[in-house]
Amino acid sequence: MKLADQKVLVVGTGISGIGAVELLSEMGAEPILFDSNDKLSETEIRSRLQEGTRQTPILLGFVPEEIEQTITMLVLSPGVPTDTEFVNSYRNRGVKIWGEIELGYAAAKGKLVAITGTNGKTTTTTLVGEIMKAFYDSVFVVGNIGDPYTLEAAKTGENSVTVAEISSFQLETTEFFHPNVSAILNITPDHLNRHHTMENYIAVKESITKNQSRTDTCVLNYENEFTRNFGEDCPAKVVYFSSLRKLENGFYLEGDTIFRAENGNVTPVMDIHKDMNLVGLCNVENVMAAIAISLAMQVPMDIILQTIRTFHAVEHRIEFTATKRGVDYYNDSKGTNPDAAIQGIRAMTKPTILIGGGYDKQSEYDEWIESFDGKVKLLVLIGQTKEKIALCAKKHGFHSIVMAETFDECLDICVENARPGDAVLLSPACASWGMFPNYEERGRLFKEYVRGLKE
Ligand code: UMA
Repeated sequence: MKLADQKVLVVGTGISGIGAVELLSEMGAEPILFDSNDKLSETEIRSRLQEGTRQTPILLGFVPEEIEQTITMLVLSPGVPTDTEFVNSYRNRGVKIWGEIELGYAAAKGKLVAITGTNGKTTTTTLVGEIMKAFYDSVFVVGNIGDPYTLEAAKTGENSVTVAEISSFQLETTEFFHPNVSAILNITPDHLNRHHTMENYIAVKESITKNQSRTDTCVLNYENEFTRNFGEDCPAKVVYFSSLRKLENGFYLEGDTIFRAENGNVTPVMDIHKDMNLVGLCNVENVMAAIAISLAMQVPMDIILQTIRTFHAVEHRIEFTATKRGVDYYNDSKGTNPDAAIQGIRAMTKPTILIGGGYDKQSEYDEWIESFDGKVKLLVLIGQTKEKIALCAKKHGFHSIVMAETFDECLDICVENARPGDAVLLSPACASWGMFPNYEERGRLFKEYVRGLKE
């Protein structure tokens, strides 16, 4: 499709919308930036556009009928649901609808690695990005990780490698998006308020492979029933990894060693204590996925291992913050769903005061509460979901719960109740929205507070 002739309504004025406007302008299209929130400041939005695009028309609240009729294409930001009346009114008129990721893909050159999964995406994407940078000269790390694809796509060349963290929101609006190497790290319930059913969520995650063929690779987790089963139907060549059992082919953990098996031929790859700095079984899985992806991208094993040895935890993901008065503080603000938060608890080795609660994504909290396993001594709850979580915890016989109105109050409660030898873990099992603009801000405030505590 020729983008140069399109009059494009870019929906959403967050970082993706801004990226889309910049790229569309560069491609000769005519973008109009729109946001359904009429409380936003046009001046603030304009200040985030580059000089050359600062005159882009901006619409807030609604799109006037006379403009609506001239729109030939919609580019949606990831946070915009695809089945609203607004989007459907354009769809019914036959207007082309792409997501910001598809637009980035249309302009990008070189090889593409795309990583999805409910949890582990950011760590794996960052690690793979580092490994690629150690071997290739031109590497871009983009997507859900926080740098829009559209802001980097035009800088890529035939020899570039782009590593993209891709969310289910972003996959909903892809068309030709075709990674050379893809990975689905795991699929557990999340974002069900957006995707409605687990079946839809699984299908959208699997669609990362929809344009792949046998000459491409897809890395899948053997220990997740959805990704394991998908291996049978996956159009790409599948490489599995497992943290629980030996595989005939793929990567697996046995004892403290990661092994590589090729048709039953087994070679040890690395020791999970001596050769990596990340904690928790989830990170062993992320490392195995990163090795499989990087080998599929023709990076030599010695370069892969060198990078893993020097790689440290990603910010906000079971990130050790400080020890204050004998208490270890961990920031796992990225634990935005129950499954991610379970990984956070599993990584703890001391009696733990846990901070939970936040925005309601209609998740179920039973498995998360069950994973406390005697380790959680106090649960401090905040946000919209606090009552729902408290009810669920009590149902499972867990009664050591305190409610807090504000984040500061919650942190004060943790400090008052923590004793030397304890851990305090921010791993809320919920998104931050409603109390914070994003999980990064929640994590930053946690770390700021902890670092301000007296020794
Ligand atoms: N908006 C509308 N109409 C709607 C809905 C939203 O106009 O119907 C507007 C909002 O008023 C707001 C704008 O859209 O002004 C926000 O767009 P956005 O939510 O897509 O935010 P961006 O700043 O563009 O950030 C997005 C991703 N956000 C979401 O998916 C919610 C970021 O992922 C991502 O880093 C960024 O693009 C770059 O690719 C964040 C996230 O929370 C980290 N992701 C979820 C997750 O990881 O669980 C999926």
